[in-house]
Amino acid sequence: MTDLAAVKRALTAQRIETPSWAYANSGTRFKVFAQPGVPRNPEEKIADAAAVHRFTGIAPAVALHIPWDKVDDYAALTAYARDLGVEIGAINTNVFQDDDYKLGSVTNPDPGVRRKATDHLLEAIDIMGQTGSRDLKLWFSDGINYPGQDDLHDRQDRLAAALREAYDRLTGDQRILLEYKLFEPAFYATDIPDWGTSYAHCIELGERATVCIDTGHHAPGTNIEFIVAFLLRQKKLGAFDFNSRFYADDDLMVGAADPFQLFRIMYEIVRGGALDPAYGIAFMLDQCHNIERKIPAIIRSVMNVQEATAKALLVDRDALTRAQLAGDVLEANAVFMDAYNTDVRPLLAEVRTDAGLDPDPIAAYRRSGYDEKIIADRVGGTQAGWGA
Ligand code: RM4
Ligand code: MN
Repeated sequence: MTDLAAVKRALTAQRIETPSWAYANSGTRFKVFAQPGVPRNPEEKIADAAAVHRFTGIAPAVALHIPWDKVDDYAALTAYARDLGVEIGAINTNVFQDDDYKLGSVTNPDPGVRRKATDHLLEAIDIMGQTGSRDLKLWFSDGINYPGQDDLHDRQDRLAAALREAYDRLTGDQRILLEYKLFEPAFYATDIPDWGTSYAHCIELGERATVCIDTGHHAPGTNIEFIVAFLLRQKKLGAFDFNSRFYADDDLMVGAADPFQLFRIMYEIVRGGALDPAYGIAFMLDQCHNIERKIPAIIRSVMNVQEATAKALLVDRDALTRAQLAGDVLEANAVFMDAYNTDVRPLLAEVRTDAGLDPDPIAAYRRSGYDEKIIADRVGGTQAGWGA
């Protein structure tokens, strides 16, 4: 039997970090559809993240992307966030939007470009010192388009050297979260294409380096929950970038394309005892809301993760283990599916009411007038977004 009070406690303690860039304008390579009321600066992105936290109660941190969120005074930005009830979360680097990085950043054949990219990583670590962030999240677009274009082996050496330099700069509880992605923008060979490559570099670096799984960064059909289970066993899972995908790196709302996959992932997290924030996994969103209103989409995404988590917590683990050990294939699968098929919305409404929140965060957001207010207030200035 599942202990419902324990399930509620776990759900109340759950933490999800939202990305500053998801509040900004974004689009495909064909078109960015600008929306009214979109933030014009990091402060307004933080204000939107704080709104998401007010209605969900479980999103108290916002990740920044440098240089998109570059400011003169990070201590002031951190204080501003705290006043609104949120913390600055992971610092993300950007070594993919400069002309110099056409042939790569830290793996570029030109040592001058490698120096510039590595310096950016070090700059991000300095910023972490000022914002009190624990996590440096690294994603490299580095790779090549044509066979023979550059030396695959040398590029790994260059990557390792840059990572080492960044790693050696970490202090206190700071960590590196190393992301991977199968392809795009490089089409033939990406320098960190998969979890195995990220894992190997993390092992080489040491304890403070762990893998970040972006759920949209795999080949179709990849069993992501297997990767979760494997990395948990190795104590090398550091973070998630949640989003969902139908084809490639679609960056749609998490849980929209395949809620069952999200449930399977969250089951491995619960099974591994890794849901508790004290375990140290950063559960982040990494999404773009190109055609839908951004704040309610992010609230919906947080709720989708929460629903998958509630279902994962409801799996009758004793019954599952009994069926597994007895080799009862159908019963084991039935126990698993029973939890998945449970409507957890009433339970989550209760959890929210207990926490003093509205049981329906989206409806509460709509009633709050926040959307109308940002549309009225945020006129003039330049909207933040891709390339800004
Ligand atoms: C990349 C990757 C990174 C994110 C950028 C915006 O595809 O997922 O995590 O920072 O996009
Ligand atoms: Mn990502």
